[in-house]
Amino acid sequence: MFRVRSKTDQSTVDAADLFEPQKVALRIVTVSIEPPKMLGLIWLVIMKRSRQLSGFQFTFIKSTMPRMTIAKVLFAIAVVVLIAGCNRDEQNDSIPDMPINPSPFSDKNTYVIHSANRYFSGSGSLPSESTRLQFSRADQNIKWVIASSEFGPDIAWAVVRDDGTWSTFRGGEDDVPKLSTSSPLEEHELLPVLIEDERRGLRLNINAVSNPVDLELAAVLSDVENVPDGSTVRGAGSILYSYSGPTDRYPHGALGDKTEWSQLAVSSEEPGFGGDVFELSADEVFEGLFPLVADLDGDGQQEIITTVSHPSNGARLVAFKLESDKLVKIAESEPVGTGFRWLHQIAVAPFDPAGEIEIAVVETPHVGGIAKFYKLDGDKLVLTASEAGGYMSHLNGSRNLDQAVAGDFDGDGSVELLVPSRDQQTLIALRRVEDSIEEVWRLELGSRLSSNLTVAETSDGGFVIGAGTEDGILHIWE
Ligand SMILES: [Ca+2]
Ligand SMILES: [Ca+2]
Repeated sequence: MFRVRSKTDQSTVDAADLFEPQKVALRIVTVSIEPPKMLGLIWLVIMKRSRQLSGFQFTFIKSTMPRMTIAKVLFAIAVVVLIAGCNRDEQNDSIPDMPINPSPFSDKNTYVIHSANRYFSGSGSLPSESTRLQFSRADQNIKWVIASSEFGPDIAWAVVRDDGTWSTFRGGEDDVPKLSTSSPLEEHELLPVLIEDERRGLRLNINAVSNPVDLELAAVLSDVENVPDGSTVRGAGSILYSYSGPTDRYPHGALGDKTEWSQLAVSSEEPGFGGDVFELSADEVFEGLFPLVADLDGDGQQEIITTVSHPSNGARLVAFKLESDKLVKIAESEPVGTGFRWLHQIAVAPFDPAGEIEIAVVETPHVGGIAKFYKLDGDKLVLTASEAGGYMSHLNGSRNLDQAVAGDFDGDGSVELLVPSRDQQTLIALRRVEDSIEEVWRLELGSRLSSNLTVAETSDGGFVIGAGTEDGILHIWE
């Protein structure tokens, strides 16, 4: 009846293949909206609603439609879905309605927090021994781990192995996880997203659009070009930020491919929000997979923290804020100083001993791994502390940007930055003291870290932290 086109590789697939999840790597499809194909779009939505497309998702990356047409199409979809829902209920009462999720991006990503600020505000009791669960053969890495407390009283877990197979479970009081393993996650190099389906089943998917309400979100994001691997993060309310404008003009290739970004885009489904795009100068790129949103100066308004790279000077931090819905550059740091040298922005938190807000980064994680802290001072992001190096928070060429997190993991009232050691066999807690940084404790992994670090805040104000290692073990610290 209609075909969908993959934005990633421009291939097209028959809609019928959508019933065969193994056949289609449908991370991103573009559905051109013309009257005949509009019928196809409606059909797709109906099938998704009737659960035959469970586990699938679709994203409008670049629509050829003007916004008013999108609104009309969404209205038409709403009407037809309503009609289809009635018909379907007559046919099969056993299929429950798909819950309408009031919040876009209720799903959980590897950066766990929707703002991509990897700072958790609870109070933990580390260091401690981890619970070790053997999740795959000893020669099989665990590639991604997600923990979430958003799907019920028990922590929801997802583990992706390096062959793309994945498991989900809920941590019960007896600590005996029920495992369910599903088919390989297509394009498992990309960040997986944990979602809960209408039967409370935990599923993994890629990228963010996963329910009918998100169609509106997809329309909002229709002008954002963030393929193949840019992710969208959420700021206050429903304001969404993403790198956009893919470009190969800075061929560093540190983050999975040589595509970086020429733009920072802001969008929102709030009425009257026009959206904005900040365009870098022609020799610079945003070097990352997503920006980080946090209140840098404590005034209650969020700033957007980005990493901008230049072929002569390498990477630097650049902060923006939103003024009358427009992106305005407010401050930047000194660059690394050498081209094709990256810095890894990790978290914004009250790291300073006096509780002032700082940005934690690991500079040149592939060659030196120097932990550095910056704070906003006028129109500058000023270095407040730095140390000798030895922390590998990112592997060169990996899309995994989530191997470091921040929080008061030991419950002493000050915030730690948890980063992997140079050999990635140890997690090291760093703390800001006066004008420097000290190591306060270590978690030995016994094998090399192979996944992101995931953190879920528990109902009693504590944490659960998870990490996968190359020997196939999922480590859980509570
Ligand atoms: Ca602010
Ligand atoms: Ca602490």
